[in-house]
Amino acid sequence: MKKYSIIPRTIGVLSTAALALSGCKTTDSPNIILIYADDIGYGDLSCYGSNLSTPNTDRLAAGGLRFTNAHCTSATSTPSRYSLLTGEYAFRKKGTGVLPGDASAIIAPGRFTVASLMRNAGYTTAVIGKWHLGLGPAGGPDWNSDITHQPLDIGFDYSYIIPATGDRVPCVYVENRRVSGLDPSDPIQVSFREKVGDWPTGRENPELLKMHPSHGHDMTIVNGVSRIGYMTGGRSALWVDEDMADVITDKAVKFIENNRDKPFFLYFATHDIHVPRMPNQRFEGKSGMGPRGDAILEFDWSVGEILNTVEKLGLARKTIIILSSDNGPVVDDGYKDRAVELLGDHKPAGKLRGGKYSAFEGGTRIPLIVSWERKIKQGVSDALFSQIDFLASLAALTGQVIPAEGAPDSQNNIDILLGKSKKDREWLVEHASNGRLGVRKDEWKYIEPGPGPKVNVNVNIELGNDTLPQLYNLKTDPGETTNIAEQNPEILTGMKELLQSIRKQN
Ligand code: NG6
Ligand code: CA
Repeated sequence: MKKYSIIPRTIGVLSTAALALSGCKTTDSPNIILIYADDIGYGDLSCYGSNLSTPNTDRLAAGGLRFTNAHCTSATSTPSRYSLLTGEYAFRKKGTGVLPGDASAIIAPGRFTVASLMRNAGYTTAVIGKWHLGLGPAGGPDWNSDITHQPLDIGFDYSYIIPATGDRVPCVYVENRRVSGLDPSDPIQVSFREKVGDWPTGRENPELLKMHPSHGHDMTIVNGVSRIGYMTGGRSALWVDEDMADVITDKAVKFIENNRDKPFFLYFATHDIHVPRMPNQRFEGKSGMGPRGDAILEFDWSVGEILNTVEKLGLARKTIIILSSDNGPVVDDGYKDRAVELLGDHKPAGKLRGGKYSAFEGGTRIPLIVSWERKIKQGVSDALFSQIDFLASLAALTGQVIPAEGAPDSQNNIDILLGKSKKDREWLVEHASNGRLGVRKDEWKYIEPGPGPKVNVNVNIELGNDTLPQLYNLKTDPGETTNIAEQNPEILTGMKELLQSIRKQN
């Protein structure tokens, strides 16, 4: 077997496609809308084989390119989002695991990101939806005054965010620098260490709950749901979970409408289908799979609103729409929402083993659909692709050069993204929630050995931990059922060395 090597990123930034396009004036540059779902798995959408009906996502796929071998970088939210925005693998940076709701910003003000890249290219940029990358300086944000160290400081012109996740306090939206709708006479206090204020908690007052936890999630109750963390105050600013998709989709639609005449970059990060799954009443009971299925329908509705807006404004020919997810699927993620009981024969990860948190393929292989009317040929791409490459690929598309220190792991794969090439990315790293790394190359998948439980019993997901090295041939064994490391010592050594060299790089 030939020795695997890695290409230094610096030569990967400008491709021929980029050079051809770099002559464009920015006003001709296509808008970019990145719809980033939360926890939607490889098998959750009907265009990926699910029995659930997701007509809007299917419509996007029918007009665009649907990837079967695309990956987020990590099997949970914070590290995937960190890598997506910075072009640096989260495994290289401490403190990029799933963050509490009062965490300080992990992307420092002024850092080069996909947002600053697009702003430099003349785009108006926005993030709307889930953030989960921390806010504020060391010690966390001051929720009651201007919030620094946040999206506006790393390249976004507009921001309307859920600070962390729906299941973490504070349960408020932050618009630009301020908590939206906050009454100064009722200041917010947040703690992830001890109870603050006197609001009831799920542990002490379970009789007040409309959604009960199955594990964790037993602290402050907001809107009948007990959360991770304690809060008090900010009554006028509290979100209503059932309205969340409406609220953020409306903001996204307005942003598109307001910027119809000039290039824009919209990072629309839905809360669906993360827990607590509390879709609007109009989706209740519609999937027959309980709130998890209903949340998928609500997600699809949001996608439809975006597509309709783009079409209505006549922007389809100058807008690239990218739809993907931040990690693989989970069924019971901490609330008794009957997702397990009502799952039936639905397979959230499709044919893949594992799910959210896992080193198996189900952890990071996710849906990816890219559409651009008249520019991207409709079809399916089996090319290996990683979200780490969005940044350098968009740099190439807009004729931008990445500064020397910026986006160390991002490679320009715009040709794969736009369907001009069906060639694999040379290799790809998968990052599980306990830090375990795996690497993919050609038909091979290697998972490094290490300690840890085989199964996360709370969520009933196989994590891919093994004290022995694992090697799978995904061409003959896409479900990673048979570890063939022992039978293929040379491949194993090659993959191990490849991972070592990737780790050492940058
Ligand atoms: C876990 C939470 C889970 C979810 C996850 C982050 C518990 C018991 N579980 O710690 O519910 O919030 O973190 O999900 O608290 S992610 O998609 O944002 O990464
Ligand atoms: Ca997630």
